[in-house]
Amino acid sequence: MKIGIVCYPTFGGSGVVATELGLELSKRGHEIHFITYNQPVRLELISNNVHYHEVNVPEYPLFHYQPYELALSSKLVDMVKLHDIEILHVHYAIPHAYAAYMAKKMLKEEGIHLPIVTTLHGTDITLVGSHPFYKPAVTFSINKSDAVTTVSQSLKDDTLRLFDIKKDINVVPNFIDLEKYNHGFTDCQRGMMANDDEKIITHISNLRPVKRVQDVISIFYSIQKEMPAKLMFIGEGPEKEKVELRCQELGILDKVVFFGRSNEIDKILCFSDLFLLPSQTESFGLAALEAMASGVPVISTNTGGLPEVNIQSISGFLSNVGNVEEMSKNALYILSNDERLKNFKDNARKEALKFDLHAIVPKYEAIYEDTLAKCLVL
Ligand code: GMT
Repeated sequence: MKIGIVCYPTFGGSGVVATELGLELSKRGHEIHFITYNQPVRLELISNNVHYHEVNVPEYPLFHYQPYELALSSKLVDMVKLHDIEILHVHYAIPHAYAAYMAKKMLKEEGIHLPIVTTLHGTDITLVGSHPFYKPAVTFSINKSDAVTTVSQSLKDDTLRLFDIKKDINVVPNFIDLEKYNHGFTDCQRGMMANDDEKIITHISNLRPVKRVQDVISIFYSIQKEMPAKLMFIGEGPEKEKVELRCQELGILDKVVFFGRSNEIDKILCFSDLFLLPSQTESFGLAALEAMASGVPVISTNTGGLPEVNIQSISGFLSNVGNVEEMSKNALYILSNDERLKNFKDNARKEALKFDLHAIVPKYEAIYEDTLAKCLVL
């Protein structure tokens, strides 16, 4: 198949999933066309069946806001015609599903039929999409998609609760390339980051308020009072400065390593003992899955799709949003006994196997085939 993929090219989970999906589909013989405003961060390899087409939005002084969706839909029309793209998979409803629908309508005028698959990732539904400013357009573009998927059952339930949806929704969870995380703890350069007696705690996110990064600091503060520990803090975002200040106030700055954005998540997770994800909301929690695939147990909240990924008392523990006391207690419980920690690590890796990309990517292929077949009948 010739498949167009529209996504955000940044470090966010939706862009990562879209990029990894495109790369795997290309290995399975499909021709993939990424169409977005920058080369996706995880798109390191351009091969003969992976293409990247940049959307440019020229600045024009009359426009207070530059019309990205207009430029995107025009680019989609051009690329579909130039490369005979058969199906378009858009990741994140705003504004991708809307721009895709406009492209579809323009192409129809020329007798070209373009089926659209929309994957909802989370904040496009739970935070931004349900805002009255966007809700009518988001509802419309979901209903006009030929197929709709969500990354968890919880996000499907939220979508049906928050919007008037007339389409069937398929749940296709986030997935992981287990090979990439299969380091077996032999070659992790742990000694570079901490002493042998120190436990390594890790947090990775885009440091937005929804990630509750102050809770990460509170939990780590409790841990390091009881045992030698270091915190690996990975990501950039609006909360970073506040976090640095708080670490300074608490006198733990020397125990926290700030990495900024990193493309070496697997290497950092390789030497981690525990992962913290105390989010306000999380449709799936790809970061938690990446940790588990590395054999790192997870202390998370029980919000959204997290209970579908992190299994209570097996791969880690889940608590109510904001219950840092319980999260700290559970973290110490896992870390304070080496044999227990090893069991949690083994179980985390086992649970991650359920989300092997070889099992999940064919679900998308089946959706494309089914959608194309249905559209041919129409
Ligand atoms: O929250 C993020 O880190 C970014 C966000 C995005 O849209 O890029 O992630 C969402 O999509 C990921 C991939 O499907 C999910 O694993 C994340 O849980 C989800 N984030 C939220 O729901 C807050």
